[in-house]
Amino acid sequence: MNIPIIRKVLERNDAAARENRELFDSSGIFCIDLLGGAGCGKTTLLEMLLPRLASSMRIAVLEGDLETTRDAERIAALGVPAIQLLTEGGCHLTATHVRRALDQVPLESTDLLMIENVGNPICPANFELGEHCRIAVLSATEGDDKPLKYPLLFRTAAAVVISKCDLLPHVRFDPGRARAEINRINPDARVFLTSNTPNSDLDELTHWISVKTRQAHGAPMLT
Ligand SMILES: Nc1nc2c(ncn2[C@@H]2O[C@H](COP(=O)(O)OP(=O)(O)OP(=O)(O)O)[C@@H](O)[C@H]2O)c(=O)[nH]1
Ligand SMILES: [Mg+2]
Repeated sequence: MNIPIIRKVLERNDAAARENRELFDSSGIFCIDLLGGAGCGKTTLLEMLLPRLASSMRIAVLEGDLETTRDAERIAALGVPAIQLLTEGGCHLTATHVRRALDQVPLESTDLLMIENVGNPICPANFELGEHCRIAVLSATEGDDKPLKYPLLFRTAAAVVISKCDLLPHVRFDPGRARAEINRINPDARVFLTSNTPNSDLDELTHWISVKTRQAHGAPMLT
């Protein structure tokens, strides 16, 4: 009984996502949707990555949350334009949320648009936003069994970040098992291990995002 309604909601969202994608493409914007469970380290990852990426490209961030502007404030503190989207209880962003926020994004002077989705490993994966690719975040504290339990999140991600790896000595999390499970459902997914410690090596992930963004532009961006 409910299935036709759900299908209609998804079809409407897909149509809006296609419009967003057209707008991104015509504006020369590469868009990444960052997804993962509540508190898995999405904003922390952005705080670490954005300063590294900002020297070679112009970035804007959309922050999805149920309530508060806390995450957008953290990103704005880096000097990166950040717009907070509030779902007011909704457990995921929709393409329409993104479309409304795009009015506030300087489209002509943005190379990379990062969207941090609502912290939730389930619903956001069902809703395309018009993004060119997804990065899923799985923290070491969530357990290495999660890829097969939440397969859509990991199947649709071009890259998976295993975050909080500084805590590996203290939690039961085998990065090899997590990587194997991710690649069992998504053989092409790139897997990166990160932590918020000063010695964390983010070079590979930074390079991966830079290359993807540059490829989408087909030309160098900031020199
Ligand atoms: N030990 C450790 N803690 C981390 C790491 N990354 C994030 N955290 C902590 O995890 C908590 C949540 O981090 P956030 O970056 O806010 O997580 P989030 O995924 O953006 O959270 P939501 O937006 O609320 O879903 C904070 O207390 C961070 O300091 C890490 O690499 N290692
Ligand atoms: Mg966050």
